[in-house]
Amino acid sequence: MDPLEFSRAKKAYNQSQKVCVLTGAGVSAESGVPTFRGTDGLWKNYNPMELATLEAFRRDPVLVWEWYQWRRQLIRKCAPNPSHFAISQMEKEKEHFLLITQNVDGLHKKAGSSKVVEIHGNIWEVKCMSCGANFMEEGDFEKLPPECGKCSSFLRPNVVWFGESIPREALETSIEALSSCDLLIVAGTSGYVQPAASFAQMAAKNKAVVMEVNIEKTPNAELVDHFFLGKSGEILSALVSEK
Ligand code: BV8
Ligand code: ZN
Repeated sequence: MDPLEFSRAKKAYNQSQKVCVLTGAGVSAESGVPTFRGTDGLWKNYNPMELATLEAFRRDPVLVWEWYQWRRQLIRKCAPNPSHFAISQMEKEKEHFLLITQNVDGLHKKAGSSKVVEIHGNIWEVKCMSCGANFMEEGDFEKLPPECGKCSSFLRPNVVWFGESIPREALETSIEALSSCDLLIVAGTSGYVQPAASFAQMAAKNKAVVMEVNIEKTPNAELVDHFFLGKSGEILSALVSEK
């Protein structure tokens, strides 16, 4: 990491009053959670359009639930990593702060983040396909698909599938923060999935400084002010540590 570039970014972070952070699967990679498009990517063995859609669930709820149950069992063994702790530290240091995460693994909250918008939902939450019942359930389901205790319809993971809209309040809160922050840090996202993929442009358009942390270049390369090639655990920790 170029020390001059880093000290400039460090200065920008220290001077920022309103910080917004956008994370993707890459910040959970160091916890052992497979990413979506990386070499060990989740999508490698499955086609997202096959499984992460309402149509797929309607067509084969058992198959979709087997995939989610497998992911829940895997993620349950994962602990937050330095990326998550550094971001929860930022929330403590900055009066105006919002974390927007595309991740559904719940690791940010486990690391102490509370000002979090989970724009793609949460894999530990389930909701009823009919009556709107919606609750956390961290254990395995005996029977797949699980049925609602109230009305016996199927329960589904409370995540946003492809073709489904981001919950209105989550989107509004995110857009409000992106239009008023003076610093956006984008970490661990390949920048393909909309609407999150347009968030960096939104912040840049509002004259925020945009920093990106990734182990590879992303489509945001042109518009970021600071790009750090490396692991988010190391880079985000360094950003919040030395004063
Ligand atoms: C919407 C929850 C309006 C589920 C996810 C055709 C039909 C229908 C829709 C569309 C269409 N064409 C386009 C769309 C829009 C679609 C979309 O964007 N499709 C893409 C694929 C082209 N978007 C939607 O449908 C969204 N809704 O637009 O509503 C609408 C409505 C109807 C019709 C049209 C539009 C909803 C999208 C939400 C999908 N749900 N997840 C689940 O998890 O099961 S998306 C899924 O991908 C995850 O949430 C994940 O977070 C997300 C994005 O991926 P990344 O987080 O970026 O992860 P990835 O693996 O890709 O990258 C990891 C990165 O980390 C890499 O860059 C890697 O280099 C880096 N990295 C790895 N290790 C490290 C690291 N970086 C730093 N340190 C490390 N150690
Ligand atoms: Zn129900």
